[in-house]
Amino acid sequence: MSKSALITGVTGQDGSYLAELLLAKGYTVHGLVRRSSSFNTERIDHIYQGPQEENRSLVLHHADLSDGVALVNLLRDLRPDEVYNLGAQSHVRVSFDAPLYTGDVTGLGALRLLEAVRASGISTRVYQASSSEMFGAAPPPQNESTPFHPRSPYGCAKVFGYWSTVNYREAYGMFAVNGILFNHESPRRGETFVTRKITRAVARIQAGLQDRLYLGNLDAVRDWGYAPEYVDAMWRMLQCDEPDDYVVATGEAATVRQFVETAFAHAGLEWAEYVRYDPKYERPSEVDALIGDASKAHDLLGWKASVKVEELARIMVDADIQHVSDQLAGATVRIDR
Ligand code: NDP
Ligand code: GDR
Repeated sequence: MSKSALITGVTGQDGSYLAELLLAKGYTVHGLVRRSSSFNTERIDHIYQGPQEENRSLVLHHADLSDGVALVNLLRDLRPDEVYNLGAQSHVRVSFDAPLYTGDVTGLGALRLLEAVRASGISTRVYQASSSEMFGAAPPPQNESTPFHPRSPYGCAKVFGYWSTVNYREAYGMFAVNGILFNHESPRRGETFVTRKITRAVARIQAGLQDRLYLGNLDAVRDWGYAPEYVDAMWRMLQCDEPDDYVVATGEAATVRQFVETAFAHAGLEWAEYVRYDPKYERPSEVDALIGDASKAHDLLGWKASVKVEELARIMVDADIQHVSDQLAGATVRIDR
């Protein structure tokens, strides 16, 4: 019998890579999709089979992390071997504008899912997408023993999800784990996160479609890895004999400014000619420096990051240049001035 998994957030960056990984391993993958007035499945369209196909290995279900009853019904019916909770309002800056919504979906949503697993009486392994944002103001390097000091409603919500996961493990003996993942990016990264915003702008500036890039704090330090490698770490955590929590990171640091320099230089552009400051992109409280120590994941999961920040920037710039060129060849493109 092949294994089955349920992924919340399957339409997001990580959900799409994880679905690909699990399908390649022979899993039946169930994805939770929230209803939208426009198509929101662009990242998984290439692996989706329509409802009329027989023996579908990727099946989508409408539900929402704010709807606990729907989660219980889904879990009771599907009885998946593994559940990956990747769904979230995941944008840190936006969480200051929508703090209660973020707390509800990103924090309480994790608890609703854990409770749905417990209430439906199934035996399933649960992965919670915890975040380095939980460390916030705690100085680097951060590992599994570093105390949390979140600096945003998003970070606070993730701390709630983290401890709810630990609590369900301790209270009910559930196989529930936290992956504390540091920033990870890819050509599928949402366009408003800083790396993708930069690489998309580089491609559009090179093509003459944009002439400025407005950014906020260029001094923030992040540990940026490559998303396809990080979803492999998630899967490894659920294959262990015992449930535990793991930091996943590259261990290498770069500032936003360094990422900008690398990305523009890769396209033969001088970044200072195009990048301008806009205070709109500053956060009320910032996370200055995140640099992860993933030695536990290396020792116990056999996991190690191979793509580091400079290669990552090049991968993303190349993909965005290709994307713009495909758009120019086939369709109308909006010109931002
Ligand atoms: P994305 O923002 O790309 O994807 C988020 C997913 O959550 C989307 O599928 C989105 O659906 C879904 N979602 C949003 N609100 C709800 C809701 N109310 N009910 C159900 N689903 C919902 O995030 P990533 O793929 O980058 O990240 C995956 C997870 O990992 C998130 O929980 C994030 O917080 C966490 N994380 C991410 C890191 C990173 O660097 N990428 C680092 C550490 C943790 P839709 O497509 O319809 O918007
Ligand atoms: P982050 O990612 O907040 O680390 O959360 P983001 O890319 O949004 O910001 C990284 C850093 O860049 C600075 N910055 C800007 N950020 C954005 N988005 N836009 C800008 O114009 C800009 N200018 C400067 C930010 O201030 C920040 O310091 C991501 C998300 O994926 C979370 O869900 C995840 O949990 C963490 O990574 C780990």
